Amino acid sequence: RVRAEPVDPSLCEREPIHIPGAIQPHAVLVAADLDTLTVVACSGNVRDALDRDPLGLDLGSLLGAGLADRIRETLRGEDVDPGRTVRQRSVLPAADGLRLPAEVVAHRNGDRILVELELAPAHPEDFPSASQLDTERAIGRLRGAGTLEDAATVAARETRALTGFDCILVYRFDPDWNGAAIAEDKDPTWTRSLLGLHFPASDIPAQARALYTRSKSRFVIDRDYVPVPLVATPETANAPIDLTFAQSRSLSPIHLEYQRNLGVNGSMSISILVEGRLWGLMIGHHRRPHYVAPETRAAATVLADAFAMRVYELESRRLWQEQQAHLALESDLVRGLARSDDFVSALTENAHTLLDLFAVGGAATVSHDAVRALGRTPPPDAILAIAAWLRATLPTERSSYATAEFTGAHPPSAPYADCASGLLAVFVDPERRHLLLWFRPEVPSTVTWGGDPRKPVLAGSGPVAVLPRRSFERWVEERRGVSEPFAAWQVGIAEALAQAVEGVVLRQQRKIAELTG
Ligand code: BLA
Repeated sequence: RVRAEPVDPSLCEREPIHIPGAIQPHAVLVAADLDTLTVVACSGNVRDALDRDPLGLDLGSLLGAGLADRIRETLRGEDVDPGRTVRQRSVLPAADGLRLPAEVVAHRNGDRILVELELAPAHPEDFPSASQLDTERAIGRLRGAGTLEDAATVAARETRALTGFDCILVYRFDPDWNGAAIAEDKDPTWTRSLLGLHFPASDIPAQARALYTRSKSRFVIDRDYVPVPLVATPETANAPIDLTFAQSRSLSPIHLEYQRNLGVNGSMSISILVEGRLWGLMIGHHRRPHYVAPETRAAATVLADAFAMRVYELESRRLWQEQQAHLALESDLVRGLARSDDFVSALTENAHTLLDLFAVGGAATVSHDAVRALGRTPPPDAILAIAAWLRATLPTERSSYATAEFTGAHPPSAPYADCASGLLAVFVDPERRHLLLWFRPEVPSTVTWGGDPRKPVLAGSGPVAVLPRRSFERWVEERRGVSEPFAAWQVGIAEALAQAVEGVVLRQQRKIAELTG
């Protein structure tokens, strides 16, 4: 039934996951007009749960006037953030004169109010709720983590302790939206491990990442659930209900198939947002269905937020320290230049040299036809060829060039990929006679993917046109000719250093030339 050839992964991005027209069956949903509070759409299971057809009714008659008013007052203002929720434990009148304890969560989306009712499980005592103390303790441990790796490990362990999933993964996106499982905490009886594996961007397509940036968490109790379709009044039938912020939104069937292939039943993902950008996900996996109580879900979301803040602190601290160290080195080099009339020896023979900057493997200067190299670099004639190529190709208004894949851009340098996959180069003078270069080696030479990243999707036949890959067998890619990228601030420091060379040394040289010439 499955054709083996891969299909275009961009197909995945076209699934409108915010309007699936269905929810998961553990909840019921009603959507009401913001102004009139008249119910305009509901999930097909409302009648069974509440013994009434809510379409056209007033929200107050379903929830009680007090709660309905509170919801409207909180959500009606002009400046209400999308996704802002009102939450209340309530007891609702139901079929056969029963009264149902339920968690009521309401939010606004445009001119609609969406109310989700989640009936309490039959035996709530089986599902312990996270206490505030548990959450505070977990956050305290995160605060004590001194590196990103520690913080991720602590976050995985503490999130698993709170939520009871068989496995929690901290998943981090790279700049191209591929990702890797950077921490894992799991039940020891589950021998599968995803730690350290990389996954292609198409596993979490663009529209899903956009939705996860707005709406912070998803929980699936039972992967094999039967989605409950939404029904609408004739007037609203043509305007689909946007479930972006609905906790009970039915997930993409393609993704549920993916979970099946991974051996996962109950699951969650919580967004890790750092400075508004989706940095990663806290992913929960369970081999069987898994219910997580509302308080615990809230606690897990708070913990993910605390982790995000710790990531921000640790990354900005590391970056700051790195930049401070570089600024100190740079001014040291500039002081050396000021005392010298030979910039090459000032940058290559003092206590600090070009090689101390930017965590490189090699560095070099080119001055006219003379090359001075430090560390691991291509041989001098190859460096001269690189300088000639840069003179010819770099637009005149630009003095610097940086790449992590130099040998791809300049094939004659291919033999030097081991030392020169990364290149940062900056011309000193407008005439381009003098050049500073830094070289980075090829790393990492292998990436272990969770499945073949070139075949993320298979063509399906029948109702589902696209299927996720079925194999998560480790697939090792030999990555050649790629270095760690140079950061923009590093290029900035290189440019500043080149300007200092120009300012201090070349001016001296010109002066000497004038005096002697
Ligand atoms: C969503 N894909 C997701 C989600 C995860 C992953 C975590 C979030 C949904 C959730 O909360 O469970 C992927 N899960 C992973 C990865 C790991 C993991 C990488 O455990 C590794 C540790 N997915 C595909 C292909 C398509 C696809 C080929 O692999 C499309 C054809 C689609 N994935 C897809 C879609 C969603 C998704 C559409 C959104 C699901 C939704 O929120 O409705």
